[in-house]
Amino acid sequence: MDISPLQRVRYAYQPKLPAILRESITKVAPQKGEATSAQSDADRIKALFPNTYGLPRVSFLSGVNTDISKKRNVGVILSGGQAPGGHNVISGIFDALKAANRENTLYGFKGGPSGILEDSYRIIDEEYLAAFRNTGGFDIIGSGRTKLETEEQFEVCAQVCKNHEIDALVIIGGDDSNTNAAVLAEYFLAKGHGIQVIGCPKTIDGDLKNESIEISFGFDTATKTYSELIGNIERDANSAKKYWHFIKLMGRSASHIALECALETQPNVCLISEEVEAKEQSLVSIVDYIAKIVAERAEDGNNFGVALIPEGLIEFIPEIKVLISQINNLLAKEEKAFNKIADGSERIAFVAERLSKETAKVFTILPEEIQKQLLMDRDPHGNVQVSRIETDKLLAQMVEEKLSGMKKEGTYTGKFSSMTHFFGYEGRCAFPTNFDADYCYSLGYNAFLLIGSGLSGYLSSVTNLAAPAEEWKAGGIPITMMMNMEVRHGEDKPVIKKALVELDGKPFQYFAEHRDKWARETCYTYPGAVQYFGPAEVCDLTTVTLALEQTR
Ligand code: FBP
Repeated sequence: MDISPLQRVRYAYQPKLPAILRESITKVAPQKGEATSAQSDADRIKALFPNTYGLPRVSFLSGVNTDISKKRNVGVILSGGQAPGGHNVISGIFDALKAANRENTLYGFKGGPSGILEDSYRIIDEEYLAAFRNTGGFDIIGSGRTKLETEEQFEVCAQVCKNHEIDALVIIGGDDSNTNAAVLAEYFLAKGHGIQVIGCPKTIDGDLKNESIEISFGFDTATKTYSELIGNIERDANSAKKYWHFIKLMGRSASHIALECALETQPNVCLISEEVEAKEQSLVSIVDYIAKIVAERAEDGNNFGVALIPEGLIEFIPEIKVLISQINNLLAKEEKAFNKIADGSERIAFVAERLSKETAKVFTILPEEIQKQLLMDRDPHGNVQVSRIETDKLLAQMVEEKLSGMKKEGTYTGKFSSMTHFFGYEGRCAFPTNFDADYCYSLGYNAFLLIGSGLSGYLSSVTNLAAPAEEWKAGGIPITMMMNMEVRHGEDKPVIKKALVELDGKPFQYFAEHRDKWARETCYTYPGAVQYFGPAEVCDLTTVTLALEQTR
């Protein structure tokens, strides 16, 4: 394989573990804390998870754990979207598993959860793993979005594990994958299969968190990658002084990524979907808000700026939410008639005529391209794929229209020229930052300790993350503790509660206190490229979000 100079030297990086995990593996023992409950709906979660509800939190401390040396085979699955550091989770599991017993074997199921259903795997050995240590991507075994959710699938998993004498599975995934890990753990216990299941918190979106999961892995690297690019664009904007840049940022529903990037780069505008929903802001009021900032900056002679837009925004704007739901119902009902019409303006007219009067008004003020995007491919559940809607272009175009109206009224005299961008995939497979490299390796190493302690239905938890790695704490939390009941596809389901941006939390509060100044003045900060070698205060820093959350 041809490798870059950086890749070559990253192979030699030794990820940092919390002090407790640096002890000999037989001298680390679990200490059980108090029994836990659920996020809410405790009685219903308890009834659905009789074997895994209410388990205690676990912390690792010095002690004796001779059981850990028992021979074990472990299977690992990468689930969902890529997040930097997945390879290091696998490295951590591997190193702990071999430290416990050289005879242990690690099975990597290929292509995500479908790998176990199809018994498609590869044995991960030292030589194969060496080419992936400290690198981004999930290409070591691949990932996928198949969900493990039916009993039939669970039985296949059990059989595949039994065929390979696999004692435990580690599922590396986001909220949905870990919800399914909890259901699988419960199923294996109920059926007496004797296979343990441990989860690891992954997703660049940062929406899988609580006091025991302070951050999901990949968020640090992805936001630093985007922030570097945003900072570069800000400097370009401030040099040429002629463009407004509208930058859409990945992150699905939650706006954690947009908020973190705003804290790192101090742009002129950053929309937070959770605030838009709480304040019931309409699309027009969002456009007015941005146009006002553009006009005020123009008064100071600054016909340039940078606006950050979370990719899920459109779902949080009240009237667009109604529009999307009416279109979904309409297309489900009138699918045949709709499909007979050729793409384009006739389809738009067909839909506009059938919406309620109020909603038709919302639809018709949207630019034609966006109208078309709202009508294109549904996902398997019949929903619009909101991340494919070009909100950056929508807002840039609507702001331009608003400004030309203001010009006619004489309330705006500046010049407006916009550029649009979407940052998403470029952040998901970057070389993990030192933080993600260390955190992921620790999560993986710790996951094996949970297995070696006989636990199942737990999520690997490494905390105190704003401190240096040696002060991190290691342990596990029962996944049921993070669950509540939600309606999914018309049915009540136990799921891990998605963590959205908290408007009374310190990161948002800090942003809200500063945003007016950042809007009018030019206060950009330039984070620069991720640094892998050099002083710890540059290379090992984690996110501003985490630092603010952990200030007392
Ligand atoms: P996960 O929740 O699986 O970690 O995926 C995160 C994500 O990158 C979202 O931010 C984004 O909306 C989505 O995946 C894109 O999915 P796909 O890779 O299927 O296009």
